[in-house]
Amino acid sequence: MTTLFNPVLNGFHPDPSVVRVGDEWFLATSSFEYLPGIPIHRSRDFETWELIGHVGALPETFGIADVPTAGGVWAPTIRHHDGVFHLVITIAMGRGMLHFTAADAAGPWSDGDLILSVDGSGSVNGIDPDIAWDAAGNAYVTYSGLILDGPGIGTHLGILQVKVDLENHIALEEPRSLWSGTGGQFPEAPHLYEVDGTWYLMIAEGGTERGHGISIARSASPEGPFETAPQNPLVSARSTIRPVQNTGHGDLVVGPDGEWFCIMLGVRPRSMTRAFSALGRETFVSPVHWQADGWPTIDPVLLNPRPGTRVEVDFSADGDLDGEWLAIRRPIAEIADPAARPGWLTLHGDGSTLDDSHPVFLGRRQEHLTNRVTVTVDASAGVGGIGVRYDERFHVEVEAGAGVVTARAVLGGLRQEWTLPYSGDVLDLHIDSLKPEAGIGFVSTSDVFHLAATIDGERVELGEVDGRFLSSETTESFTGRVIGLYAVTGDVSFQSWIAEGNDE
Ligand code: 6LW
Repeated sequence: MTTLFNPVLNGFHPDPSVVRVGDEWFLATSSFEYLPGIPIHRSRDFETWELIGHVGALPETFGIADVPTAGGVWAPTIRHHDGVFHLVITIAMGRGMLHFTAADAAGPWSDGDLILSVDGSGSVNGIDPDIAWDAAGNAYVTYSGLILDGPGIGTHLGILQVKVDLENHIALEEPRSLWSGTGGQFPEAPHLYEVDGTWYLMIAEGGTERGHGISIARSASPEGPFETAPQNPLVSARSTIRPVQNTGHGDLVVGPDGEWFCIMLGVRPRSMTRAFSALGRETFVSPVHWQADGWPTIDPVLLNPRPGTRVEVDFSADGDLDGEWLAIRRPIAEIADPAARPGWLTLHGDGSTLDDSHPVFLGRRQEHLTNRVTVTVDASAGVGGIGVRYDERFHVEVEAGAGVVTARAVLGGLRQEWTLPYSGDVLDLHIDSLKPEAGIGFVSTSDVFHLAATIDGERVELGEVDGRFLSSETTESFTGRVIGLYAVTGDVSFQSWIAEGNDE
């Protein structure tokens, strides 16, 4: 019996898509402005998942070198057909709707081909593309008709579909409209499945926030007409007290023992009204049951966190950086310099800060609701430190350099700093995300940031910041918290990184 840990993937891993190949499962998730982009996880038991690679590491692969925040690498679909992995995706405000292929899901992946509209004038215009083939080998791209550029920008044309010539990457017809749900806003994340001769079209509707849900319809043909299921939505946390909210954007797959599962996104909000999701949208799973009437049901997502983790990185070791490190709109190779100072990882400041779109920043997803991160840093030749980032407008950090340690909160237009003079070169910087002390009456929040430094062996608390301001709701963000090293000016060298957390 498979143990279903939930989250399946901790930390911001939104818009999951899954495919089974033999006795292996492959999961792809969205990555927005971060690089490397589109992480691919593999499991051989549907319980433990390993990051095996990314679809692309360079901004030009996706066209995100200057992508606006919230744009970038949106929802993928990963499939396997005729011995080849296929991944289709829209890069919002980037290259457009792309088709990637690979012999091995770990890579290398192709550079991505634009899927042209039938008149060849440009990308098929929409998001969340799915790819499916019928027995005759016709390739169907079914997608959400949210218009992202051109005269109709912002309008939503519902669920659309085109047959595509995948050799020449061009649609073979004008888009056809398909069933678009039960009336919820933003019908999106369509996936087509042929099950025992019947075609099922599963979508998300209601928006990726608290109204999110998954609905399904079926037809004898992949082109429809589709009949809506009587019991839609199949799954939604809307108006419930469930600890996992926003459940939606799902993909169906057969598990190890032949049972079906739905992989989907969700959030784990905290506070008295469960208002603030610090980590953003994570990947979850729930069992699917096929009923005698030929319709599936999906169980509500049951929270079942994995044990806590401790990540220790000793930059003095010769090992390469693992695949969990992320940079922003820039390749990691431009940010991290392991050669400048043997035994340390050096970041070279270029005057940019976390307020900027291209900071010198190297981060990792925050994966636990209670989390402590400590870095050992030498800022004697520059200014830099450790920061928790949602985006350019929302971040908190602890910074050292020029004889001062500064804790800083940048929350929308508000800035707060706490400073402390220090002498010496090497010190520890800390950002702890801890549960709030007992609230004032019912007032509570997601967590509290404790910003501190250890100087000459003594830990000094510099400041505290309410964690609600770095949640996906408050920032209106599609991503999640990323905690990382950064440099503003000069050379900032890091010796170690220790992050430990749990979900109690
Ligand atoms: C994704 C779409 C969505 O493509 O947001 O709100 C986009 N739903 O399904 C980015 O996550």
